[in-house]
Amino acid sequence: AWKKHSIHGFTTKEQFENETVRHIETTLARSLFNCDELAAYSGAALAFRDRLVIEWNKTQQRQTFADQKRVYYLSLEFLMGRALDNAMLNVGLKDVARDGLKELGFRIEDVISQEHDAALGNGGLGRLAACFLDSMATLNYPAWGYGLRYRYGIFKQEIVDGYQVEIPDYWLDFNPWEFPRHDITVDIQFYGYVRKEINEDGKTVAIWEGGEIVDAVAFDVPIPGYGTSTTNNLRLWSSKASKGEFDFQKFNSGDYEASVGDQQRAETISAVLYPNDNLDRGKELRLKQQYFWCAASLYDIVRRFKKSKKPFSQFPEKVAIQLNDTHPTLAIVELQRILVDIEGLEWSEAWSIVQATFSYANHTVMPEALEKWSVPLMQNLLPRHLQIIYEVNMQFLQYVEKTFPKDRDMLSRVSIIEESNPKMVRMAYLATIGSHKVNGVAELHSDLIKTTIFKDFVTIYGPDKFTNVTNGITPRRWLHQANPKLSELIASKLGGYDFLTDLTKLNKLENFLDDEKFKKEWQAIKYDNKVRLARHIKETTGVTVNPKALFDIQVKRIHEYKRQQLNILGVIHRYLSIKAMNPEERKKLQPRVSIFGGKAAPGYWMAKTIIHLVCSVGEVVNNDKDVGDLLKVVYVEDYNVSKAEIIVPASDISEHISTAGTEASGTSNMKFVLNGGLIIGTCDGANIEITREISTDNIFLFGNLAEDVEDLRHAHTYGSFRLDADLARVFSAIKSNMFGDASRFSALCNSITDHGDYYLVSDDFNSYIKTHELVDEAYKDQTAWLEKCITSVARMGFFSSDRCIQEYADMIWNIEPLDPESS
Ligand code: 26Q
Repeated sequence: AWKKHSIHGFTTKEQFENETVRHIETTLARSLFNCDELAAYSGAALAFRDRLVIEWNKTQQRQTFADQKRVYYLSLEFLMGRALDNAMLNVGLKDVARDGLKELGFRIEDVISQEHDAALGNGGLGRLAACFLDSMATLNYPAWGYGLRYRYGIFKQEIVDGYQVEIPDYWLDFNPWEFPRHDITVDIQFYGYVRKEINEDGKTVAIWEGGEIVDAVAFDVPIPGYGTSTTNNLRLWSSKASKGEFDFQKFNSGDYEASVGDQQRAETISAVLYPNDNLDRGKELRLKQQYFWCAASLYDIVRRFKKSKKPFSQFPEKVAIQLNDTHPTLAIVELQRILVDIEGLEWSEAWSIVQATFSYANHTVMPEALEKWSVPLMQNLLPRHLQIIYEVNMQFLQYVEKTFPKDRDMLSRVSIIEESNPKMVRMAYLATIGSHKVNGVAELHSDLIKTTIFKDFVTIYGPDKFTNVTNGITPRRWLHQANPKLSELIASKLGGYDFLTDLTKLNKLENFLDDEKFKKEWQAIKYDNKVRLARHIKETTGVTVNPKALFDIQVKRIHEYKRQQLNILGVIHRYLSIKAMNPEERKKLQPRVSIFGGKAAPGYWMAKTIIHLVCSVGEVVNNDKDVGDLLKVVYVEDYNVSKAEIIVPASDISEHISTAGTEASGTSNMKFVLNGGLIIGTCDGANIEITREISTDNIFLFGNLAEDVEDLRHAHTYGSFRLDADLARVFSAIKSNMFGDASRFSALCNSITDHGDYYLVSDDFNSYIKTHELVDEAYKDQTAWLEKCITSVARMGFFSSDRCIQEYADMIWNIEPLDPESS
């Protein structure tokens, strides 16, 4: 009887219009007479949402019946960006929607841009999680994401008088893409104490009692695959005061204010995303967030497994859990607690299950980003978990001592507990010990972690536990959605859009390098994309930039290791050179626009100083009549996913210039090359593999190598530090107040001249400047430049996140896809 009620999604323009109008009039209770773009967005989003929900339900049902292994991707960040455009493209109905909206009196671009970005992440790590969700759904893997439903995502950045100002990002006003599941609520315990008890079998069991309870409420977000009906689930947890705690205890005893206070304290847990990127700050609330989300997710995963009535020994055959960095490491401890304390398994059996279930991806080698939690903090918040960590550590150290009796320092080096004051729990070690595989995110990075932070662990476990999976990006969002014209041109040459699901097919583009019409069209698309960005820059900064100039772009989180300071110091050098030239010399110059964008962590003063220097230089350069179009410097505010979709397709050259050995992978480098831009970069992260794929002829590499960094730093400290001569001139200019009061920049200058130049700005300066001269030279030959761009795009197939997910699935998770057509 249920069959005849089954619902089908729209497929025609008329049906789409009907559905959109119906939602505007009924769901939103708005009249069509005052239907603005926001209402049109809302109606269209709800119409598409209906389509997704139908496939989503079917997918979940299919996955339950199939009873295959599933993967759960635990990440504190999912930097999703906008959903409507993506949904339209993935279900293949964007053209239908465009025509329908046009008939209703709207331009599809204006409607799409009404949507607020879902910005539940800081940068690379969060965006990687979003690309992975897209690929897992597209490849039909039974996969769930688990995260936190922050009320405030990453802050909105405004630039006011050349300084960053942070505005809270309240994004949940109207979010049609989430479904509250109030029936799926998990009690999460904090604080309290542990009591030992002898049970009926005479076994000692630990009982965690007291403390407080906070509720975790599930909110589900559908994740459609491209060109498949598979629609996976992203489950985000929101915190709420527990009924038992809030409603009865204090409220009934008449203490209304205190009960509301408790309520707010509970809701604080999921209130805000920590805005640090690659920096660990040991705040208790952050640890609370981590445990809250891990415990809710684990409860959910175990409950789903238990429905199958299988013994726990089969848990790793049905469940793979991927840890996105160490942020979810407590999930390891929580599963051990569930298995031993609640399900009554023997310690060692439980631990084998845990290790077989988890895998951990590392995203950094930098010491300041490695997570550590103080033992007293953990003792107070999670007393039972600390006991389990100590037990895991003791057994591990006993094994190490037995196996390597000669290396007496090894025990203190590899101990999960750092013997400092206060003692600290080293999360990366715990994650490594509790997982069966550990991976880095690019080849150089995976090699580096094996010789640095995990050196001893390679000795202990052997090299096979450590592996590499080079990052990737989804070509659906980062080519098809961000650059529809280029995608269309490529499809016209390759005979369809198959390259979007098999990116290696792009290599056929090399057959068209002599096709003049094709090359002209390619160039015209790049120009149009630059015009679009120029318009955005004009509207948001007031600066007029010439789209015929070379667009030189660096957009990413602001961090000293990413070296935006190198870039802006190089720009000053260029400015000084222009000023020193006569009009004849200036005529020969290649006009440039230097474009910066990215957020600084609110407490990171050096990063904020870098932003201020960029803005101050822009103020002077952009208003200097001697310079005109030869150089413009702009700061694009509030860089995020949807801004990236405008910025990335418009670049001629982009900068990926981290100190060698510091950027684990980088993923925007891949986005820029895939969109027909060249890159200038150091031998770091995925730049190295990009070079291998596209060949050294098509990339501008410069700077010292990772293997030399240590010696150079040593020389800075113990030898004599020599400041590069050009860089010295740049500092003199700054000190002359050329860009305003120089004292505002002294910390930045001094970090290089007086404090050891940790990021090797001076060591790499000359080679950086010289390489930019090569860029100018190369850009003069537009034909050769264009061919480099096309050749590079043709060779980018490797960097699809589909390839990357395939590697995780085969080598780490051991899972199979579930074809939606087969059942
Ligand atoms: C940790 C503890 C407390 C508060 C915050 C944090 C925290 C938050 C975010 C630590 C690190 C991050 C983010 C790291 C990140 O984005 N790493 C990037 O990951 C990308 C995907 O693998 C790589 O491409 C980049 O190279 C890497 O920097």
